[in-house]
This record gives sequence, C-alpha cells and structure tokens, in this order.
Amino acid sequence: MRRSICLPIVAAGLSSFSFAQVTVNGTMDRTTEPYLRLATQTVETQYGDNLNELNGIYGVMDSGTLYLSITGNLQASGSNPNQLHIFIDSKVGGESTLSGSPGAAGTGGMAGCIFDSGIAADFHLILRRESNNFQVDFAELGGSGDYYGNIFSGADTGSATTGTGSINATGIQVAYDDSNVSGVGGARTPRPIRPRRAR
Ligand SMILES: [Ca+2]
Ligand SMILES: [Ca+2]
Ligand SMILES: [Ca+2]
Repeated sequence: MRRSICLPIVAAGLSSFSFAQVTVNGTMDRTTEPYLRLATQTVETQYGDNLNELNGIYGVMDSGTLYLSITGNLQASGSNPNQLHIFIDSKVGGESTLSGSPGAAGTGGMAGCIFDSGIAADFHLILRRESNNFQVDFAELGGSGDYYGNIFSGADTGSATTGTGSINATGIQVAYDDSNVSGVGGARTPRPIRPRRAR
C-alpha cells in the first residue's frame, strides 16, 4: 500500500541567517547548522517504528534558499512508492484549498484538502522512495511540475542535486540517509507521546 505524509511549510515565517552553514547530507548537525524547530511529533506512527515516521521539522533561510531538515524515516517500497508531500507557502496568493492540479503522483485525489487558516500554499515538493530509486517532483500548485527520477543513481539513500526545470530555476539539493532508529515508536493504535521523544 502506498502511504503519504503531508506537511505545509510557510517559508516567509522563517528567520534568515547570513552565517548559515548547512550541508545537505541527510543528517542535521546542531552545532553548525542553525536550524529552527518548526514542529515536533506528538503521536506514534501507525506505519511501523522507523519505517514511515516524521519526528521533527526544522528550517532556516539562507540568502533566499529554504533549507528543511525532516527527521524520521521514509520506507523504501516497491513499484508503488511511499512519499512525503511538502507544501510551501512562499509568496502572495496560492491555494488554501488544494485544487489537485497539477496532480503529480496521484495527488489529484487530494483536491479539496484545506490548510490551516493563514496558509495559501504555492509549491508542492514530493519525495518518493522505492528500492534503489529516490524520486523528486516539484510543482507550482495550479500550474505545471517537473519530475526527477533516480536522483541517487541506483540507490535509495544518498545525496544529489536535481536538474533545473520549468518551475525550479535552480537545482534542488536532496539527501536521505535512513539512519533514524529513535524518535516516536510505532503502534497499531497510535498513542500520544511526550514531544521530547520526537527529535
Ligand atoms: Ca547536514
Ligand atoms: Ca502563498
Ligand atoms: Ca522510531
């Protein structure tokens, strides 16, 4: 079964650090990378411990570039890959209710989803992981999108930069290392947890 995790990011609300030294490598170094915590998980995952789990979301802006660090796991699957959906609100306008367009990765089925008050998302980033293949979609909501397949050259962990496309004028740096073995636990009936467990 394909599983999707969705999260909205309001880029304009993030602080900018001119001294940011972020290395996109799949891990977050709290001593050198000035990420700010944006969200902390408060419920166990029903997908299975350290399989599909989202523990914490961190972000920082540097010279107009948005860096996100999302701690957790994205399970490698077969031909129907698990995916993480990130909606970015970075400019005036956008969608407070998803139109479902352009509908990459079947997200047309999400049409009608309503964001929290004050969020009007503009861009949609999808990260997909299947065995020996990691894929990226980047789209402008209500517009068109670009697809980048097998960005780790035959692996489902690693780091790479996508090419440019009709929506992104510069490449998107992506890294995933699958090293998380902590954070929240898994349960058939997820229970609330203390936020300090999810980092
Ligand atoms: Ca890093
Ligand atoms: Ca917007
Ligand atoms: Ca865990």
